Amino acid sequence: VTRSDQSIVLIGAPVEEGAGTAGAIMGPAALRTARLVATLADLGHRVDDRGDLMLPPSLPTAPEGMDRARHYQRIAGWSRIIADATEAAMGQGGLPVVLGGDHSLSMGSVSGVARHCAKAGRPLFVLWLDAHADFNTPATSPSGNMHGMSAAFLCGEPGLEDLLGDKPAPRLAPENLTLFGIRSVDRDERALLADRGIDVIDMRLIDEFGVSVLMARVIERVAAAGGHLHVSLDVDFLDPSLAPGVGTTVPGGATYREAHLIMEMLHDSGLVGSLDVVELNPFLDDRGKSALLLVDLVASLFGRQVVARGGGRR
Ligand code: B3U
Ligand code: MN
Ligand code: MN
Repeated sequence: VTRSDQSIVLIGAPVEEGAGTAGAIMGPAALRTARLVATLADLGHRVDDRGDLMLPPSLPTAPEGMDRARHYQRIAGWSRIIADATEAAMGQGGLPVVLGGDHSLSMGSVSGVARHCAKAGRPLFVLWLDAHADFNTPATSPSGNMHGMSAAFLCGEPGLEDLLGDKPAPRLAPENLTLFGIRSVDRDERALLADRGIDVIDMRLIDEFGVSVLMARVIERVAAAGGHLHVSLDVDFLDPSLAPGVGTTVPGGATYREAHLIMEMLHDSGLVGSLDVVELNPFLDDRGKSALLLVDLVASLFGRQVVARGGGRR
């Protein structure tokens, strides 16, 4: 639940090898500079900032044919330590918030959450807020950048089955994944999404029905199943005018008002049990604007309100 007095565990994951542009390595530092820790503590939560993870010097070896997944060995190394970190945080009753880092880190973060949920017997749902579907496999990716493969990997698509070594994670049921805010999809990726029946809320649906109706539907499904909801927030979900600090801007993103409403509805649902904040590239940002907005959005997700409305309103 995300009501109040949560034990939030901050995990810095300065991964940037999954993206085509360097700079996401500075993301965790910029989020801390934008006062993430004090902001969450001021809302009444316990905040345990565990600092940044470090890639171990000896990396997993790449199986044959991994040349279509760029920096496979480093991403595999990151995925393993990130998965262990989120699983451990949840095992201690904490709510892990992973500070990225590019979106390949979610292969690790969600895997750790999935391992915990399997042990706890709770179905896992994932809300992927992004301009992109991140549903490429090494075979379909036009770029080979692994940040475009994370959602597909989590749903058990082929090509990266050795990524987590001897501690694999249960796959995410494709019907429990919602991609939200989508406006850039590659050709083969589109075919795969359709074939797997993934719930894709693209910008057209958002324009037509509004975020409130669409989010209520997602929340209702998770609530009905008694599920754990993991939220994976990619900076490029937001319109580039609001959040220019990202390597892959796509015009026509979520507005300030839509993004805050989503976070407030998620808070009120009480269902969010883990979060990634990914793709912040401070090197491309405009005077910390994107980092500051992200901290405000995370504050809304963790209960900041304009006027007190009481808890648990759905
Ligand atoms: N779909 C493209 C571009 C992309 C995906 N995710 C991001 N960019 N951030 C690809 O390379 O897979
Ligand atoms: Mn992404
Ligand atoms: Mn994206």
